[in-house]
Amino acid sequence: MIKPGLLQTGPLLPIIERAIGDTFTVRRVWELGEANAIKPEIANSIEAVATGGQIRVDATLMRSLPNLRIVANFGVGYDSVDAAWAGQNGIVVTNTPDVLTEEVADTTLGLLLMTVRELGAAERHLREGKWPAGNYPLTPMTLRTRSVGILGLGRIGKAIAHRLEAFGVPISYFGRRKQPDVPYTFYDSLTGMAEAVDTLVSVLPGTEQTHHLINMDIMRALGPNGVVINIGRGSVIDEAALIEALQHGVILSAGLDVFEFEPEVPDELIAMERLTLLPHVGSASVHTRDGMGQLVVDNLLAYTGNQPPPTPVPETPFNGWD
Ligand code: 8YV
Repeated sequence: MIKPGLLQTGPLLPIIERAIGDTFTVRRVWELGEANAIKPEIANSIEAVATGGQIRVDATLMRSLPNLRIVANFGVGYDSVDAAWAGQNGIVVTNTPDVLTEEVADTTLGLLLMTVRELGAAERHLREGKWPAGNYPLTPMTLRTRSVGILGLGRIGKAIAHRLEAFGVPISYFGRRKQPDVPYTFYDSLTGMAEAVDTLVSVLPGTEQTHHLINMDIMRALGPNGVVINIGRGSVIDEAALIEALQHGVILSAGLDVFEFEPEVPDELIAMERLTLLPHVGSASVHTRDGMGQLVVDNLLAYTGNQPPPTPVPETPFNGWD
């Protein structure tokens, strides 16, 4: 039996590569030359794409694959895939929600605590042998007096809020609409929430609507004691404005797991010792990444097995494979 063709956009976990190799004829973008100039006989054979966001799976690429039916994205965020175009053209896009929720929420609390108590800098103080000469200075920040505003109270945002409840801090959230059965203070204005709290935690995905939502005006509203934590997508923060705000005391600090042009991190951010900067490790444990990988495989095998995919994204509701 001829195996359907699958286009792989970059290296994927062994758990995914093994399974797709068994079921598909795998074509690797980096072995084919230009992604948008794939030979017609190969392009015609491609029915699935497996991607970890290494290249953009945009309308041009998808249009060049006339038999494409599914794009399986490794990651809950699928900003590198034009899901709206896929939806309009009968292609199903899947992502990896739920399996990473608790891990990303754990990392967020770690990032928040590291930032407000300067734990990274304190650890460097010890490792650099500076302790015998003097204690690490008392931190101007603490979680004890803070109130936290969450941007993006979805599954991960709620898991973060749930943990924050145990820390005893007041919790607010900003969103399009007030959610029933949510005990936190709702704001339909981000400026309003930024004025009311001193700590923003963004879990927002990278979309046109969220691009640079956290800008200089929002940081001014947050104020000189303000802390910005970002675990969602780097594009949500205007990074140039953030650097300026931190350098001029518009806000106090930031904890970032994601960056606007990652893996490039501006020297200005690296130079500010007080910040906590992580290399996009929100979900990056073997346990959780394997769960995400298995979900990518389950979605692809649902296609070859003519079954509904477990996790289609909202832009591409599943209506059958034919
Ligand atoms: C992954 C993520 O690191 O799920 C996401 O949206 O940002 C992370 O869990 C990333 O997608 C891996 O490519």
